[in-house]
Amino acid sequence: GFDYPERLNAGVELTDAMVAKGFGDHTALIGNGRRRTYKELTDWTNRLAHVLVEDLGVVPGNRVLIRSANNPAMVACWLAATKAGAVVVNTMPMLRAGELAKIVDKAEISHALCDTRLMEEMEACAAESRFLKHVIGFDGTSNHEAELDRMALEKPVRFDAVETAQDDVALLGFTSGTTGTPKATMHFHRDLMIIADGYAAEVLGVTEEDVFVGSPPLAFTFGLGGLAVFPLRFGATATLLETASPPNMIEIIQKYKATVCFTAPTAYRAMLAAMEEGADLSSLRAAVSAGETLPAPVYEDWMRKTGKPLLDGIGATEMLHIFVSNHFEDHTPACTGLPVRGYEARVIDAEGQELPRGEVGRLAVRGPTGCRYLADARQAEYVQGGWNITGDTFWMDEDGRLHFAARNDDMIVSAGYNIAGPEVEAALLAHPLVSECAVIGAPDVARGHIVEAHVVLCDPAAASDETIKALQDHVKASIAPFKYPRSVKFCDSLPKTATGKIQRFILKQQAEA
Ligand code: 3SK
Repeated sequence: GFDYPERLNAGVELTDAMVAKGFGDHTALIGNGRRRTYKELTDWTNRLAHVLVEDLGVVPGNRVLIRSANNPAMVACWLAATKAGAVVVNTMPMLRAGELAKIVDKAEISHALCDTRLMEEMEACAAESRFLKHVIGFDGTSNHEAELDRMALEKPVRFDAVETAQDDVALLGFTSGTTGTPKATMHFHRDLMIIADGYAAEVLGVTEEDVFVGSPPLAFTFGLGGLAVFPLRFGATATLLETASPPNMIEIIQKYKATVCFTAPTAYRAMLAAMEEGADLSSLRAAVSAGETLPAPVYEDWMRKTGKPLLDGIGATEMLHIFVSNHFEDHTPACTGLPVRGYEARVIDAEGQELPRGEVGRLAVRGPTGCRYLADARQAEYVQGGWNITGDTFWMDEDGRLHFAARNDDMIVSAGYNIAGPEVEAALLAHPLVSECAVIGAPDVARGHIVEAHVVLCDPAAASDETIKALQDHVKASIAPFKYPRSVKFCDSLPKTATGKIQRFILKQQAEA
């Protein structure tokens, strides 16, 4: 098991405790052209924590939203709020006011720390909110030019962090689920330590020598673990990219000799192509692929070109991070591997009974970071008899290795982003030209899947390229732009059951044919 003191604050463990362990002069974060040592990060977060408590009135248990792209200031704000005993909700920069409002309402957010470049939608959300009382801007470029930064500069570098219990909630991980109605999963201070001391230590073997790079947003627990918790827990260095395109990641890998990479198969495919053109990725010792299925050819090509495995893993916001993974000493193509230390996995049927090896069923997992939804009846569906029932279907081979079969029906995974089809449908239905629609994931070589909308127009004569563009622009303006349908198909009617339910699987079968 994992053993932690009764009083544990994850923010302190990742900063002050690292300085006390002798990492003070070691580089903790690199981003926006600047390096920060562990000592600088510790001082920075302590000053910010003073502002949160003394000037903004944050008390333990307050829910604090952070809105930013991946940058050192976002990490500093997250750590500062954690030290102040707040429960943090990290959010993606592209969310619109309406999407933020759902999160603010669900989590009863009282304070928001927002990169000043992203203020507009945050303020629009706050103006309508009965919970959100304090919105303050920080300088995401780390030039300390925003209000929060200016206030922090006046504060001392020592802060008596809140002595949280190891099982106090530190983080709310939001997931849109398949319906687009957000669910928040509560994670404890100790959970943040467990994912590092389990997966990162034992599967990746992280040390202070490591330099991390990757693309997942810090707002997604995959990114928060891979690009903040794991490096900071071991005195390693995290590089943070606001725009983590494959060329940007390659540049960072070459410049800082990055050793550990977290991204999705789509990006690894692009990196493999860049290697043909001379990109040097030889510094990487660990490449983690998750968020979508890793195709065997990508794994094999990576193995051939680097001599090292691409470590496929599956995680879930509900479980905080990766719970089944390939290992350096045990990896197989088209296989997700074995449970990580502390976790158990089984494949079950619709009644929850364990299936014989080789049979496809739902993946159930249990372990120390299991799901606790915040005030959500869906808890009883997700956790049954102590097992977390994931949305994915797998089969287990004779040796206990797990093999992916299919993803939950309505969730579209496109270039590593999880997109809830119903949310895109709701956005399309708000357009006056749309009578009915169904959104599915259509296979795509570059992105794994793309969002494809099948649309019945109120006036069929309006079907045109201009209408497609108008619908795409409308979705981009209503919800986070990455969710827009890259493919729009007009039809006279949608396939439906006798009771009128749209049969999306028929559209999916057509797209896959
Ligand atoms: O596989 C995922 O979607 C995931 C979610 C949260 C944390 C980590 C991972 C890999």
